[in-house]
Amino acid sequence: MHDIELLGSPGSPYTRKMLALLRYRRIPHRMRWGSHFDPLPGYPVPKVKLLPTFYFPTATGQEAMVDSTPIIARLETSHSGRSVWPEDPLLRFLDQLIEDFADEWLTKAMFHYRWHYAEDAANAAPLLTFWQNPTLDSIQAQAMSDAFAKRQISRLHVVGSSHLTAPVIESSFERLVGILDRIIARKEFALGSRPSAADFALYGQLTQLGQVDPTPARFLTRNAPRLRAWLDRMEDLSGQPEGPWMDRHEIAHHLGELLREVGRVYAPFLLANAQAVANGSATFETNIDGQPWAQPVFPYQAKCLEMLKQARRGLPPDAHEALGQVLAETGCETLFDEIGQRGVNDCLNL
Ligand SMILES: N[C@@H](CCC(=O)N[C@@H](CS)C(=O)NCC(=O)O)C(=O)O
Repeated sequence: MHDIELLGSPGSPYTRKMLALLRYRRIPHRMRWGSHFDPLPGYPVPKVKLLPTFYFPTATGQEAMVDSTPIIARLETSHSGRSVWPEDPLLRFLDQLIEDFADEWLTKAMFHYRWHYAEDAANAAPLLTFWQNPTLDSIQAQAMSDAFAKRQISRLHVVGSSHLTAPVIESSFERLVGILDRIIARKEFALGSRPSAADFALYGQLTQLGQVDPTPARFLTRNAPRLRAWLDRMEDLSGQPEGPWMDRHEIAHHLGELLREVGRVYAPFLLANAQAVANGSATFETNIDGQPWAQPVFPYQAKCLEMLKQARRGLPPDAHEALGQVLAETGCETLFDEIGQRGVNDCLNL
């Protein structure tokens, strides 16, 4: 049986998320550094070309798969031990919510800080080139770096990064750094003394924000050396003992601040985006954290909201009730307020 292979880049937050998860779970794998622009010859092509692309061995060859969240689910079924999913359905729901927040909201900060300021863009462009191909000559490398920067800067608005939204994105990132620093100080990880899917998702985005891009990395090193050090440890947790998940009675104290941040910025974003998708609009404007926000609709994130709703509906009664208490007045409870909303399940497009 062949090992799992994955095509990815050190500059891709989701690649780093999954590589660290594979190491923690001790799942044999082969990392193929490259780019989705350069498919591996002879390998199957995924439905959507994204990084990382996983190639799972099958009876007849290999199957390509993208999107880290369902890949984690597949690995939970195919490989036992060192699970990144808490058994308690309430904790598992919070794990999903925080993973989603990291994958879909924190990534706005990641993309924003990479390309919004000239210093950061000038730092990232050659790295992207040489991560993909270390043997390019300088002239080709310069041309490729320029093309990367041009393409990515032109796409900033797609994730909602603009001069209008910069204050919301940056203040949320700065608050989150403090919140995560305090979470690590208490228990080392988001859901207890062992890493969950949420930790790997946060880690993936923070490898870029904390280690690669100068503006956010400076902020993180100055304000949260504990969090900065945690990133280096997260990279390889293959020897990490399996500690306990936290108890339900600890949730409010340990996660209250983080859930209020999710409710403050991500919940209003998800709701406005889903509403706009349901209305068939191409763009939307809303208010986040008391400030204006505008961007094109993002159909995949309407699907994310639908998945969270489904997960909540599937909770056993005691966990459902306990979740209501945990989320009360965090702002996250608004995600599940059905009044005036229509289901949005006809719009999946990664
Ligand atoms: N939801 C996906 C997102 C993966 C993703 O967006 N990957 C980025 C790189 S980090 C990508 O491949 N983007 C392709 C592009 O921008 O053309 C996941 O969790 O894996």
